[in-house]
Order: sequence, then structure tokens, then C-alpha cells
Amino acid sequence: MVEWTDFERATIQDIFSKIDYASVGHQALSRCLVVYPWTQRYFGNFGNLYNAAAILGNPNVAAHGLTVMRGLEKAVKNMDNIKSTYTELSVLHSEKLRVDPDNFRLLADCITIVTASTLGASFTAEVQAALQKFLAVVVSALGKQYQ
Ligand code: ZNH
Repeated sequence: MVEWTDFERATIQDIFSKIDYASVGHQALSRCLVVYPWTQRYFGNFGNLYNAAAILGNPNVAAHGLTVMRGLEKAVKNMDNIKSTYTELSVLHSEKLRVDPDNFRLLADCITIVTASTLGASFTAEVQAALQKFLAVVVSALGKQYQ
């Protein structure tokens, strides 16, 4: 089981209470699709992803960014059981969506970058470390059901 310090717990709760899920999710998923264009292949039914402006203006991307953040919220609320919390979601990504699990880390990094730019000076190195640790646990849990 993952051990969390009081600081890490408090920091994760604090970050997710401060950020706007819709905005961070939208920006992070948009960035992921622009910076790592191969991730677009999983969103063939999302319509126009032709360039960065189209991606940012695509309402399906915005909606799915919010879905991802709501998925993350489940981990925030279950920090001691992230693996079991994500069993179903991991099965979905591996068996139905067939998302290459390497991509989870790429989206997680985009979430870190957007959170950093949203929180500004309060995003200290210690806060970054807590967020990166949390997202690494999420990424590992999402990859758990892959054989
Ligand atoms: Zn994912 C879906 C989460 C990553 C792709 N996702 C999904 C959902 C959720 C999630 C919650 C919904 C489910 C249901 O419906 O049940 N993801 C998530 C998270 C993460 C992710 C948390 C990390 C962080 N994904 C991802 C990636 C990708 C994806 C990276 C690729 C690249 N997803 C996806 C898809 C889907 C999903 C494709 C489906 C969509 C639709 O709508 O169709």
C-alpha cells in the first residue's frame, strides 16, 4: 500500500478543492492531444482535431477533460485504495478502449503542467512532488489490469 504523509494528503485535497475541473481537464487533455498527437487515435468519434485551435475549440474534448478530472476525484477521495477504486476503469481502458498505458503518464504530465500554471506561486516544489506522486499512483492503478 502507498504511504502518504499528512502534507501529501492535505496538499492533494487542497489542489483539487482549488482547481476548476472543467478548465484544467479541458486544457490538459487539449495539450495532450497537441503535444502527443498519436493520442488522437483513441478519439476518432470526437470530430475535428485538425490543429491546436480545433482541439481547444472541440466541445467533445472539453467534455472528456471534465470526465477525466471527475475520474481523478475518485482517487482523491480514496487515496488509500486507489488501486481497487480504479479496477473497473483499468479494465475499460485495457480491454474495451485499448489505450496504450504509456499514454496515462503523458496525460498526467499535462495535468501537472496545467495545474502549475493555474496555481502559480503556490505551486511550490513540495506541492509538485505531492501531485506527481499522486498521479504516479493513479497511472500505475490504471495500468494494473493490463496483461
Ligand atoms: Zn480515459 C474514458 C479517466 C487517461 C482515453 N477515461 C474515460 C472515463 C474516465 C476516464 C473516468 C469514462 C469512463 C466511463 O464512461 O465509464 N482516463 C481517465 C483518467 C486518465 C485517463 C483518470 C488518466 C489520468 N484515457 C486516458 C488516456 C487516453 C484515454 C491517456 C488516451 C490517450 N478514456 C479514453 C477514451 C475514453 C475514456 C477513448 C472513452 C471516451 C468516449 O466517450 O468515447
